Amino acid sequence: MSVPKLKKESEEVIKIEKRVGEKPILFECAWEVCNQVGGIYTVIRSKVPAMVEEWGENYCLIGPYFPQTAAIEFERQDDDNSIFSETAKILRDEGFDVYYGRWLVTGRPRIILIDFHKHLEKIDSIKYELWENHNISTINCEDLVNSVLAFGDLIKKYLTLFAEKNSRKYEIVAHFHEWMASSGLPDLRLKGVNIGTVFTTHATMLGRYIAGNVNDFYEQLPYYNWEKEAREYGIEAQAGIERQSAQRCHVLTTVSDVTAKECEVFFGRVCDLILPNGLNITRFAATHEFQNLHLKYKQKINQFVMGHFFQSYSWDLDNTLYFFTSGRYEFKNKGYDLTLEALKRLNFKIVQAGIDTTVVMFMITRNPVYSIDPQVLQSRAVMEEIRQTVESIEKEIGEHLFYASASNDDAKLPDLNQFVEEYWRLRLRRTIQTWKTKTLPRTVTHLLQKPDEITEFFENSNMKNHQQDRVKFVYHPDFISPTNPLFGLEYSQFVRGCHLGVFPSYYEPWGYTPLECVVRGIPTVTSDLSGFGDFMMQLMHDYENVGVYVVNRKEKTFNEAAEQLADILFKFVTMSRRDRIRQRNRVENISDVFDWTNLRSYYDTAHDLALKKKGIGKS
Ligand code: GDU
Repeated sequence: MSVPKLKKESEEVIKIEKRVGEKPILFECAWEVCNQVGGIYTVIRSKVPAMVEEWGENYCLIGPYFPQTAAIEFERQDDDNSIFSETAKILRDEGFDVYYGRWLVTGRPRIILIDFHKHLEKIDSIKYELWENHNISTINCEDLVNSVLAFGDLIKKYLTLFAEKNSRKYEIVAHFHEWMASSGLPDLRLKGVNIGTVFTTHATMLGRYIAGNVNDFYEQLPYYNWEKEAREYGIEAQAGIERQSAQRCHVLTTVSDVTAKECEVFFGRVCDLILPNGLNITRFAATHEFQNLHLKYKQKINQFVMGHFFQSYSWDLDNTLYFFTSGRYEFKNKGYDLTLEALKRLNFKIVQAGIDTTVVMFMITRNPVYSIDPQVLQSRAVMEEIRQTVESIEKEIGEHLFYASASNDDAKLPDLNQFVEEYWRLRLRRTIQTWKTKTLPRTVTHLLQKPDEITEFFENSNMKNHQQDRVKFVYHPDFISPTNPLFGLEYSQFVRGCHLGVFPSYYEPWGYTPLECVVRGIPTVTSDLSGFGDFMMQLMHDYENVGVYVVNRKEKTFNEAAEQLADILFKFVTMSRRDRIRQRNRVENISDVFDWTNLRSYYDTAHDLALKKKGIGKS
């Protein structure tokens, strides 16, 4: 099994001779460096060990400074005498809040964090320059765009100064991820700063917006006029920065063939390379290890399910499957609409077939909430009390039973009931009584600030966790973190505890979430419109056999795709436990393909190409 070949151009590039003399310096800049928003954080953070292995101390990241995250993930080092820290110091002396230190993640890379807040005072002149020099209109843009512009301008200042001081000794490459870090890139090129530039877009702004609002995005794609669409969606600034960055950089890249097509239309430039996303994979020597972890974390999820549902009614947890979807709240793009429709159909199919398996579907995303629903917390807390009471009774019985057995002369077993004090019996009975209720288990774990398409679906389809429903829903409108009292798990542990990840996206440049399932040995559903799904289809023919199911959204209508997904899910429900275990082994087996130690070579190629092109253009 091998990674599919890149396009022709890149094969030529791979032959570039290794440089002589000082090793070049690589900067990687992104809004999500030391700042988790979505998938780009995963790309960068998981790639760090492989990058450090190749670039060593010549590798440095640049990201925004936010005090709360920095307090946890950043170690400031003012007394480091490196050229990276020196440049930051000069800028600080000029009044800019630029800090140097180490990012406290595996690999401990050098990092520059930029506090752009004070620089917002200069926003008008930054905007004026963007308009004057690059025709990028940024009037009336939202606050986030202003922040991004101030951040981008300071990256430009840092890199310009760094190049001034060091480019005679070192070759320098700066790799920009997304428009949110690249607003200074067009100017770096205009001013001839001696740096090779790579721009990677992890989606196009226009693609994300349009796909989320129309049903024929892919059919219409070749005919869109980027300026007209940007105006219509009010994203001229974002689309303008993206397009200019794409046109001015030495090397334009994206994460999949799917997105490369958009780049051609919206940026007016063909991508030089595709850089598929990987992960930092640590596999266990013994295969049963990851199966054990599945069991361990499934038991944690069982605890949640008991606390959440058993207050109203119960069922056999041993005959229950946990499905989940997760990601940013993009109802249509992430395929939440299709997933919900397919689950409704699955519910019907299971009932019709008279199968007694229960499916619990977790929808993990982020939407504004007031708090966790107190009712949900309360149920969980009372169940904990039941557990504690039971443990006390257990202990009491244990001690008495031991004494009674040891001091028993006629080998007759004592009546266990006599060992439980009336106090404990009463307490247990009362707690159970206060816990049990006739109301239906909540479909949403939090108090949402306003209803959304997911809650509307529950309303309209009457999927409200009725006892007779075979598919139950838990909509958790927040990302999972170990401090969250409902699960007490990290996201990766939660993934391990589930049986199937469901991600049939409509718009998905890559899609980390199904890949994160694969490397943890959890089967997953993706779509042929996602970069990952497309990659898998190119990689192997029997992807379904290894536990990667692909919904064919390219060719099928919504209705047909929903039926296909419902069939996939139904087939999964009817699989035997033994077959599911075998499938988990097979899916985990392909994870090495996605290890950064393999996929980093695509990045190496991009950086080599940027240096080569810089050499040719002399800037
Ligand atoms: N996640 C958490 N906690 C949760 C739920 C999700 O940390 O509770 C993380 C996942 O681990 C995952 C990320 O959130 O890494 C979401 O990943 P996506 O690929 O769905 O993220 P985005 O849509 O934000 O990412 C964009 C594109 C993707 C992909 C990605 C990286 O939309 O298709 O290309 O950039 O290139």
